Amino acid sequence: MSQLKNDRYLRALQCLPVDYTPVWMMRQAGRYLPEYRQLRSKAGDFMTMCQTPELACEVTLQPLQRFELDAAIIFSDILTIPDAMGLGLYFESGEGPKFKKSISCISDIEQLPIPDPEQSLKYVMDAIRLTKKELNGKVPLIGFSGSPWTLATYMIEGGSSKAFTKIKKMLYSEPKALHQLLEKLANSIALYLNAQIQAGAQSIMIFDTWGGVLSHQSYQTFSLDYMQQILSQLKQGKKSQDITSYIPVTLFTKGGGIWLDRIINTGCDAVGVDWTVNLSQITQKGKIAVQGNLDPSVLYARKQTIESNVEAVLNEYGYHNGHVFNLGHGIHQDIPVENVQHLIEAVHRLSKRFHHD
Ligand code: 1CP
Repeated sequence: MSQLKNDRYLRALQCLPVDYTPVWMMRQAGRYLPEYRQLRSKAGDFMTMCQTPELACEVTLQPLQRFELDAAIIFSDILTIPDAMGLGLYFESGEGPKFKKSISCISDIEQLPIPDPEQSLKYVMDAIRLTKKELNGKVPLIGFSGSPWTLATYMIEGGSSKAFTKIKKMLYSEPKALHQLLEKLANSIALYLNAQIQAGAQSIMIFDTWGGVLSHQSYQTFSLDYMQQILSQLKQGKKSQDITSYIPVTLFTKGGGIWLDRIINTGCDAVGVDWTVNLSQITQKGKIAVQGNLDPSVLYARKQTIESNVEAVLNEYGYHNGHVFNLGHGIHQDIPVENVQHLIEAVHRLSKRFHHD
């Protein structure tokens, strides 16, 4: 028997029956929560929060104290790997992530180390170990990483970007160099995610936030193939009576709705989809799990509108197993907390009729 008190999320990821649709939110621990802002100002900066296991644990648990969420996601960031590779991650207030060093040529790439997750990223593993203990089986804990392509965008652009001109220039003029970087990142990510599994992560999510800016050919060779390579290296365990003996993997490419069939073919357990996808058009429902896909801006609306949009997503998914309710992307920082309460409550209440457990 599994020691989990709430295993809906893991059951849905294995397309098993549940009593209602499990729900969690991307960026559920974050600035829309007053207790997060308070802890963040006490800690001084974001990286201190990530690198102090007690703080990372506390922040991970904050949304679970308020809402009946069906999963926790470890508080960290996708940019921990480039930081551990020596690029020097920092955050300028209001400006998002930046790197002291960026990558511009093959010799920069050759010099990058593959981080040992129990050395330079030990703080993430310690945060997972501590959080797992504190959760005490309340809900499953999700571990995560960025995709190689998405991490490469930050490393080459030197921070956030809108047009991705530097990395696209490298893609078309120095494709071999870019492949070398992506290969190194894929190997680093596989080690990192296996270490997270070893430390106690019960499900894995790969965020390919910027895969959707690629052409359809480039998406395959510069993003999806590397995610598939990671998948093939992950120690997922085996499915058994004990739901926790298997570690499901979710691939989320923002803007990747047009490539869903290809994503599903990688052998992942679940696809994350943004709000541009009509869930009723996904043909493999019940065979592969689907995570999504409420437009996060719906949470600005009044209670009734939130409810009708939740209902629409549930209806589109229909009576199949394998739905994990989520937003189509991260929650915005100025969303009223009570609207999140409405959302979670509405998903649980309205989804019951789609399940007969
Ligand atoms: O307090 C602050 O000012 C920092 C804001 C913040 C937060 C709350 C950042 C900086 N990262 C995080 C946490 C975070 N990031 C989590 C925590 C777990 C959760 O509750 O979900 C996760 C899963 C991430 C992942 C992440 N970081 C992604 C992928 C998911 C996504 O939203 O697309 C990306 C692209 C990042 C980079 C990043 N880190 C932080 C910011 C503001 C950004 C985005 C910058 C950009 O738009 O390019």
